[in-house]
Parts: sequence; C-alpha cells; structure tokens
Amino acid sequence: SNQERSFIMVKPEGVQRALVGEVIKRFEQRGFKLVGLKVLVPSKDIANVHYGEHEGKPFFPKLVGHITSGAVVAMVWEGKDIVKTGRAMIGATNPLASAPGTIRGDFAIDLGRNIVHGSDSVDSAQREIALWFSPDELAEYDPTVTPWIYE
Ligand code: YYY
Ligand code: MG
Repeated sequence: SNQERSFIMVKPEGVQRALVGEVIKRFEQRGFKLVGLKVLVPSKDIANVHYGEHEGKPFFPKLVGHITSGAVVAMVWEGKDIVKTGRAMIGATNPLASAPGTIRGDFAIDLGRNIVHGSDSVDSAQREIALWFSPDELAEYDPTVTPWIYE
C-alpha cells in the first residue's frame, strides 16, 4: 500500500543542532508525504510509553530523561514501504555503525545523541502514531505529484 505510515521524530539534539529541515528535506525529496507535524517538549508519561519496550534496561532512565529534556519534532510520514525505508534512511542505532548517506551516519556520533527516531515495524508505527497524535492532527489531502512518484 502507498498509504503505509511511520512515526518519525527529531530528538532534542536534532532540534538544538538545527537539523529539523535536513530531516524533513530527506523524506520530502524521497517522495514521501507529510501528514502530521508538531513541536513539543515530551512529558515523562508519553516518553515512558513511547520507549516502553526498553523499560528495565540500564539505559532506560537516561533515555527517558534525555527525550524529555527539550523540544522534539514529531511527524507522521506516509508512502510505500515507509517504515522499512525510513529506518534505512535513518541508519543503524549506533551512529558510528551507520553508513554515510544515512541521517545518523551523516550527523551523529554517540548512541544517546542519534538525532532521529523512526518506527521499527508497521505495528509499532500504528502504536506510536496513536500515542503522539490525535486523528484530527493528521491531514487528509492528495499531493498532485503522486503520479510522478508512483507508476
Ligand atoms: O530504534 P532505534 O532508535 O534505532 O534503537 P532502539 O534499540 O529502539 O533504542 C532506542 C534508543 O535508545 C536509541 O535510539 C538510543 C538509545 N539507546 C541508548 O542510549 N543506549 C543503548 N545501549 C541502546 C539504545
Ligand atoms: Mg527502536
């Protein structure tokens, strides 16, 4: 389906380092469709649920502390195979292992400062989109470029 969706978030270090436009540009230029976007400082509650799969791991408190430490840009992007392709565009979790050309491989060094989050499966994308956005915050529109991107 061309309507698969992923939750993509520029983390506080990405906002502070003025990489919001860079991240958006890459998804836009690839041909994906932006359907939701907002800037906010995440609450402890939303951060705990968002990273719930990591609860109990040694890095969990630091991770939640960091993501709640500043403004993030939360987004929903749509398009064919966006979840897997988005992860490929973002790069490996450890930036030093991320290939050049990926967001993390081009802009990050440390694990805890890896600039951007992307959903790791269609199921987690649905869960994360529902967590961060209400349905009325997601725009319904038809990009006129669609036939120039999809055959
Ligand atoms: O999905 P992704 O962000 O690539 O990695 P996850 O394994 O889900 O971990 C989430 C987040 O936690 C990661 O982006 C950095 C941070 N983290 C960490 O600080 N230390 C670790 N040992 C593992 C992950
Ligand atoms: Mg993850």
